[in-house]
Amino acid sequence: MKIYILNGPNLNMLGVREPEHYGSTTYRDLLDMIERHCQEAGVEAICKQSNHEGDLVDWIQEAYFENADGIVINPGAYTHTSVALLDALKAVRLPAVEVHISKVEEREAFRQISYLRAACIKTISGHGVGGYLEAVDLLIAHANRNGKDSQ
Ligand code: CA2
Repeated sequence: MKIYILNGPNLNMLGVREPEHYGSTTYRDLLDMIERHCQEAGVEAICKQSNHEGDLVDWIQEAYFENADGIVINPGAYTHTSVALLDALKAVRLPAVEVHISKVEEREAFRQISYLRAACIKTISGHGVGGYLEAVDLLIAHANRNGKDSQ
């Protein structure tokens, strides 16, 4: 099983600033956590981060062309603005889980809008970096229940 784990703008700054929202785990620590978790579960994890919307669109398409089983995505601020990412997720029809480290529903009003939610099987918000591991487990369970091409 192969899962793409995509992170959007500024998530490479994790652990560097704003620990009150995003905790003290660094982006490097997060990658190590995900790698370890996926290895234990026998899942190939392909982790990518970009500050550029088009890169994220390209990687959602790449997940499709590389026959991935699912996508975990924290689109960062593009969550609240990006029709392009919504369209990309809809186009590939892969099961996707949206992750937010902070509890977006308890923050500013503009963070409570997600353009991507409509194309995701689940949104996990406010569970810190553990949300990424939950998302991986959800995709594994989803694949076991439904097989490929199930969204
Ligand atoms: O809670 C989340 O995971 C967010 O997706 C994070 C985004 C934010 O725009 C969303 O509303 C919610 C921002 C990520 C910025 O990450 C930083 C980490 C450390 C220091 C500064 C920014």
